[in-house]
Amino acid sequence: KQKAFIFDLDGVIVDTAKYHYLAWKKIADSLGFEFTHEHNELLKGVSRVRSLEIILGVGNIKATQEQKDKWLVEKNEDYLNYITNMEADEILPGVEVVLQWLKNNGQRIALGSASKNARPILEKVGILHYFEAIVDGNDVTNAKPDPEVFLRAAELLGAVAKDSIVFEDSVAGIQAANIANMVSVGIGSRAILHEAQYNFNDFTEIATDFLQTLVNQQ
Ligand code: G16
Ligand code: MG
Repeated sequence: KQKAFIFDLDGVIVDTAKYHYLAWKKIADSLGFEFTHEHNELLKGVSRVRSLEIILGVGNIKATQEQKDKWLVEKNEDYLNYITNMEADEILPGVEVVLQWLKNNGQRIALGSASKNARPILEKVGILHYFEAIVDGNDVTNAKPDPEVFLRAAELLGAVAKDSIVFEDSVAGIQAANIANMVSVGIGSRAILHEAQYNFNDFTEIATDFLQTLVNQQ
């Protein structure tokens, strides 16, 4: 049976969270408050604009829209500098084995990400060719946990929700998949992603038996 396999990007395919963190931290530093790795957890799967709001909340900073727009541009320029040299060795462990198995077994693959920089990242690390559809931060109006991004991806692959499987590392993303009535697979800590239907620490834990089970599921 042909299913739709939808992958989140950051935290699932590549670990770009560290670059987002460095770029946001620079802004926090310039404003004179601490932005920790714990704070950074709050930004997972969250849009750029919403991320800035959260950060300004952490620093208890009020600003005009004009100033906010400047920081958004600054942050993204900094982030683009970090990702410009990304290569295949930054693909998270086990990801390519899974993508290749799905391709070899006639399954359809899409990206469902909040990032507006998704496409160049897939290109840089050399796995763009696996994806038949890309839905990212440029295409959707409602952020996760709204299911829009995954519903669009499934639609582009010609699959109904119950034949769609979502791999996600964020709570909001798992919720979005569940709301869409898709199969949700959490990548990361079970303690955090307990709403996921299935959970693995990373893709090296995902055996082809499990993928075959997903494919066979009614
Ligand atoms: C990613 C990250 C978020 C980031 C968002 C927007 O989402 O998890 O931390 O804020 O993209 O990224 P950009 O500033 O590049 O548009 P995802 O859905 O791929 O995990
Ligand atoms: Mg993510």
